[in-house]
Amino acid sequence: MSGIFGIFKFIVSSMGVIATSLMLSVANAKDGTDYKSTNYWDITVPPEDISVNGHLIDWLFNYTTYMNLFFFILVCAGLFGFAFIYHHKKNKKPLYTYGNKPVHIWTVTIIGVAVFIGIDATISAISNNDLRNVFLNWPKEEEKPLKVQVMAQQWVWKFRYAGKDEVFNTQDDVVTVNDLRVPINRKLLFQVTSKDVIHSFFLPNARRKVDAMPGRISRIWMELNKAGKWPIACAEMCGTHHYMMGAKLTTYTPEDFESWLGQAQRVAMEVNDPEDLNLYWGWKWEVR
Ligand SMILES: [Cu+2]
Repeated sequence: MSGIFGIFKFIVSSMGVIATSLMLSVANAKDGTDYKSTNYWDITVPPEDISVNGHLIDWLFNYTTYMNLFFFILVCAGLFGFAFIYHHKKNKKPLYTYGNKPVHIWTVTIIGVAVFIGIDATISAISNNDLRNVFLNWPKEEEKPLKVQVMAQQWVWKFRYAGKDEVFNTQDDVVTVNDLRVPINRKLLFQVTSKDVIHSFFLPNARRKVDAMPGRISRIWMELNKAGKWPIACAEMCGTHHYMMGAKLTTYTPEDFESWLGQAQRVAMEVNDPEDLNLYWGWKWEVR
């Protein structure tokens, strides 16, 4: 019974791994458009990690996968191994056992506790630590994180930077569509919401995602460390064109970012029409 359960557990978890790998490998195409190079083997390779803390997620992912694989092989070896060793042609006289001898009970207890400590407890303890010490350790004001507001809607991503006055939802804000530009080596703080249905703001190369929900502001922070162009995807089934709800992420060196932002701010001052109410979809930035 435990063998069957093990196989079932493995199949279910493998489907998750394969689905995620497929999703990640599609996201592997750097500018989000070149899918041609994706072949069968590429799906086993996660996208390049360009973040400071992405390795923590990778560790968890790999540990879970390898542990599943190890115990799947162990269960299979037991199942088929014992079936072979005790085949009725080799063992004419059957042996009946009820598994209630102390040695049986101890063996099962020790294996059970070892699996619980080695897998469940380890994963819980380490991921809980990472969550508390890293992912929920929000950047402080003194660290001058870059703040960006993200609005998801069927089927585009809109990004808002505060502009020169450093106040959100004002005339001088820089707004981009499907085009997020951020500096490396500086903490990034996003506030995310949605105009219509639930979406999920997903940066595969940073191993991070957060739900974008109408009527609610969720937040996420990260720090990236490699300049380049990367894809952004929606990771929540949000309607007909969910699959093409992608945006481009450009990571700059801090100097390049400042020069881009300066230019974008100048353009925004000239182009933004203060009378246009559609301009003000942002919100007041509150530290949560
Ligand atoms: Cu979406």
